[in-house]
Amino acid sequence: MNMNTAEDLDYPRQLLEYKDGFMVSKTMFAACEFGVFDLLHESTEPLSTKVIASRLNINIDGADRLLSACVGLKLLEVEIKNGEAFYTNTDVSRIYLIKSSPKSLYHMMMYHSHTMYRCWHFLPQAVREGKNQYERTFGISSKDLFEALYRSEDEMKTFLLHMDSIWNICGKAVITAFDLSTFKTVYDLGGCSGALAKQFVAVYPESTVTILDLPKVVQAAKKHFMTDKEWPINFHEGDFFNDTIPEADLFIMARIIHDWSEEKCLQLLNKVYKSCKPGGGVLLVEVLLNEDRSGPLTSQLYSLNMLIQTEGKERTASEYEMLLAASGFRDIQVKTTGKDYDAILGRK
Ligand code: SAM
Ligand code: ASE
Repeated sequence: MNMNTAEDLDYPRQLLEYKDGFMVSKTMFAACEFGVFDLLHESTEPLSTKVIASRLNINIDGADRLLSACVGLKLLEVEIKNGEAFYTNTDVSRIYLIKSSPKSLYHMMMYHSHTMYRCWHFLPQAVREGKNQYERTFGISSKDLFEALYRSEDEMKTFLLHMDSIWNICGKAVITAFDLSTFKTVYDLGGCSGALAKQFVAVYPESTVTILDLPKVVQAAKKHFMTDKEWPINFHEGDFFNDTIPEADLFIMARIIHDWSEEKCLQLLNKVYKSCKPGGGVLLVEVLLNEDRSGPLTSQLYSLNMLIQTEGKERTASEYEMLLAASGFRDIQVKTTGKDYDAILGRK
């Protein structure tokens, strides 16, 4: 099927736009990092370039161009008064880009800007060699994936903040895709800093949720991510490959399978099946590729990111169904949410 229009052939607007994709990303990241949106949110009135530049301690001509580009991206609105530009946030920036918003994506932007952007410099090498690029990007030779991902305390915290932020947006849709109320003991395997577990306990207050993650992640989660209120969430320090996985009615595995090779996925899911109580289940939460390889573009790009950053890849629903079936699970159901992340439930 040829999807190009006559206009595309005459003037390749789309290609010209794609080539500038990284400039779009970096402009948004820089504005986030400088705190442009936070500053405008705290102000009761629109601010001039001069005031913004001086408050953020950046060059006035640099600020002028950055702010202007943000207007083009619909991240800011501009109003000219007596020949001078005054800026305010758009609704999208106010809800998603300021640090203090409950739906903030600020930390996701920072992880993309610093870690992922650097790794993606080596996309051609990753594709040629078929492996992640930690050694080239950061000089890390560790064979252990999460030792590389958590190469410093700071980097680990940045990753956890990044992982958390998406669940403020699609967590509820993922957790309510299936009625999970019959599952009383629930383990969130690789549950990280607990953003999805928080969404889970809000919807299913009768269930007991335990996050199983690596010791240093559990310690950081308790110290930095659970202090805003008394969360009814338990923690279990462990290694899901090498330690026993406790018995439970439901295992949540969000963005776990996509990190690993086929062999490790089967090893892990077989273990989960053994620990699953009869009548229990496993809930996979992942982005899905269309069966016909047509998209969605986000999933296709994330699969390249998994190549650059992990040992895994993104998969189609039927590939996840096959992994679950091969591990013993049955009655496998797929629910799409209309958001980036979808849910797959398998039963024992
Ligand atoms: N489930 C979370 C989410 O979707 O936001 C986090 C997904 S993150 C990509 C993978 C998680 O698995 C991390 O929290 C990591 O620490 C954890 N993890 C990796 N290897 C592990 C292991 N061997 N045992 C337990 N947890 C592990
Ligand atoms: C992982 C998920 C991510 C491991 C490394 C990762 C993400 C970024 N780096 O399991 C989040 C998913 N987003 C993308 C762009 O892949």
